Amino acid sequence: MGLTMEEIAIGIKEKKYKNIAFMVGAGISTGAGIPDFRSPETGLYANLEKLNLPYPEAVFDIDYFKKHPEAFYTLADGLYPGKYSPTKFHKFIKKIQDAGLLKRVYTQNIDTLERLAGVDEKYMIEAHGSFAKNFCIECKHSMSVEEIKEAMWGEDFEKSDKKGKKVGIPRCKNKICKNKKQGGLVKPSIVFFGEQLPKSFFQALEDDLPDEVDLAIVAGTSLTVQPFASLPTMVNCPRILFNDERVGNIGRKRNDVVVIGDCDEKIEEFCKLIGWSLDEEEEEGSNETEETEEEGGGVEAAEEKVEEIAKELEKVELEGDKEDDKHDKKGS
Ligand code: CNA
Repeated sequence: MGLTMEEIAIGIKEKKYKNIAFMVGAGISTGAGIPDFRSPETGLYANLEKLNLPYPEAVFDIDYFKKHPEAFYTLADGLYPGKYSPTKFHKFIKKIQDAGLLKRVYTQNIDTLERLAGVDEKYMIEAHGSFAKNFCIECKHSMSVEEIKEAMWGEDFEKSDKKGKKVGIPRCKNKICKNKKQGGLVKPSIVFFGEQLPKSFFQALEDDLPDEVDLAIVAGTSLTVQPFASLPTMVNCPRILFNDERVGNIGRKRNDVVVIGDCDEKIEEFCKLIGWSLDEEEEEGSNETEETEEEGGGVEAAEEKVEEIAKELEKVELEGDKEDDKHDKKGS
């Protein structure tokens, strides 16, 4: 007989697992109101029809972006950090950190909700990048998060001929940009299909896997985007999956546990088994920040925190930026 969910919970309670790695994806953020990619009907791919994409993944295709940047920026309009608050699952990751049991958080998400939940950046590997840094795709000149937001939603966009568009397209302001006419297109440092993953991802793999992790918690991911999808196959320890469907090969090894269902609900049950509660941390209010909260500080506080995170990330990413790995993010 292999392990059970209860046994893993007791192992956490008794600090048997001291180096826990999370491998997570969009499903841990759907509870915050951010759609994932592949859930039928609610997923982003199901909702991209209005953008007339030739195929859904085109929204993250660099060649398509060069011709139709409005597709990515329409998506970014919905996903941009600052609009959402962490879920119970994010809070659970923080609990593991607070208990001194966290080794690493490998995330495919670009929403920065782990950081907003208080997970320390030293544990974070944002495998598919983030919105923190932005570069002109022609001259590589950088643009701050503030400038990006201004271009997307600020006065210039308000005054422009919007033609039904929800969001403006940031253009390079470098006077010597190669694109003299309009300024080159500016893109956040989100990893598009065919682009390199951050060096920090491969460094962490080298440091952590296979033997430095004693429990892998996989959650909210379809495990279809490589190389991330291979992470759970690279550990020699018990693996527990929280997802609303079976994914990858989890469940096939003796010490695998598969917990099917909504990951926020299941993680609450799991916490109870550990003897933890996620409730005391819920005073921050509902998940999706209400637009009507203009004076309440909810949106502002979240935005400030995002700015802080963006600055932190900018520092870290600048250091790791001289990366030239040949590894690509491969499409599913
Ligand atoms: P995906 O391919 O959309 O898969 C999500 C998985 O989570 C699926 O198996 C769903 O069934 C499952 N799921 C969805 N909601 C829940 C829930 N509440 N409880 C349990 N399971 C749930 O997403 P992946 O992350 O695997 O794909 C990788 C892409 C998604 C990365 O390149 C990301 O950048 C990208 N993405 C990120 C975000 C974000 O930052 N929040 C949002 C959408 C897409």
